Amino acid sequence: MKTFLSLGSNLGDKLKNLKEAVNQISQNKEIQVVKVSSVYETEPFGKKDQDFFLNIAVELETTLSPQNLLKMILEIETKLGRERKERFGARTIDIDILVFGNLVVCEENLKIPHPEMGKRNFVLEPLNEIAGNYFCEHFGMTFALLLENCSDSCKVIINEKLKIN
Ligand code: PH2
Ligand code: MG
Ligand code: MG
Repeated sequence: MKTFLSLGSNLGDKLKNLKEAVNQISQNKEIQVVKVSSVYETEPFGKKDQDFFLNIAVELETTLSPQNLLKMILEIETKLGRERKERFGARTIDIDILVFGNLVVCEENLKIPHPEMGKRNFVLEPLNEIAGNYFCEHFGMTFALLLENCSDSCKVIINEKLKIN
């Protein structure tokens, strides 16, 4: 299934955290990493008094179920030192499933598509870079148009010097 993830870090060595997360994801035999976006420096969304984030988007092809993908993600987050303290707070790594093919998941621990994705520049800018033309059934539009329609004013700046691979 074609799947899109959003990754973010604003604690410790941010670039290293993102690299390590992508590396760990790619180790899974049931996952193929198809595309990784550029690295974006992004203003904190929600809770302002914290360091800026680095964000990327990743496209995968996977045979895992959404719940098993989530399980792997939570293991990677734990391995990379994620501590869950407060909503929107600082984190070494956050990996969110945005879209999983045309599947809708509405479970206690997992909502797909990600309920907030259409409201966040830090998600949509990198996503637009790797898959702007992808027509998303959930929203009835491409990711490019979703970004155009997004009214978030948080700054998102591409940093060409920071590279994942
Ligand atoms: N993640 C959040 C809250 N705010 N802001 C930016 N810029 N980037 C993020 O990844 C982010 C955030 C909650 O997951
Ligand atoms: Mg998140
Ligand atoms: Mg998360």
